[in-house]
Amino acid sequence: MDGRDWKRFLLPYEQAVEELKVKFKTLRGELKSREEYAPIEFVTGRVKKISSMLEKAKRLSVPMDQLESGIEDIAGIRIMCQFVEDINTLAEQIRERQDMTVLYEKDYINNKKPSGYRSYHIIIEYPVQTGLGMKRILAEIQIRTLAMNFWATIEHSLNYKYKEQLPDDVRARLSRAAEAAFILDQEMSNIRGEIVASQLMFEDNSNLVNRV
Ligand code: 0O2
Repeated sequence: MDGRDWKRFLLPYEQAVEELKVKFKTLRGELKSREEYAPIEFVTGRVKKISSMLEKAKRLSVPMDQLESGIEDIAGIRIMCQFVEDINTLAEQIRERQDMTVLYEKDYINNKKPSGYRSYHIIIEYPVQTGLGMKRILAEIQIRTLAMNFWATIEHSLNYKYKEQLPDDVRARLSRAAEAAFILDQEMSNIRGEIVASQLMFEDNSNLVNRV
């Protein structure tokens, strides 16, 4: 594929990422404005880099003409939550949505990766309305806590620096850091009720101040 082919190929994925970001950000805003608890802290999204796609295709032996079905995370959305419990709540809401179809789920929370990575992945089929008609694409929604995201972001950048050849001491420290993040999530879950109540109170007060 030349540059123009790639551009055309990636267009529906770019559209899907933009739409999905808006949808989940809006969901957060809507719940907040109804003074309900929002299981979403913030949302990011990206279209996979061509180099990363080619690498993955090679590793999984996906032929170039089967990238659409063979690589499920060309469009990727990441949703960060405060608490582990929010991940289940949000996953349930995603399963019930009419605008996307859940194909399958990967639970890297109860089955963490050997690296220490924890996150909940949902592979969806998402219809994009293009100028040529409707196109169903695959997308990956990653749902994780703020602590899981902190760990994954650091680990990703270290892997980038060391080109996947992490020195043993760094690997060991990352493994301990993953354990610390896990404990942090557990501790936060234990005082979840307290935290949520105080946040709702804080929002009530700031709404009052904003209205004055
Ligand atoms: P990019 O383009 O840099 O965002 P695999 O075959 O292991 O690659 P798997 O196990 O099926 O893939 O996982 P999946 O659901 O395809 O997700 C891959 C993505 O999950 C990665 O994207 C990361 O965002 C995240 N991820 C998976 N494992 C790890 C890990 O050990 N550490 C970190 N930091 N992130 C991980 P890419 O490949 O980085 O793509």
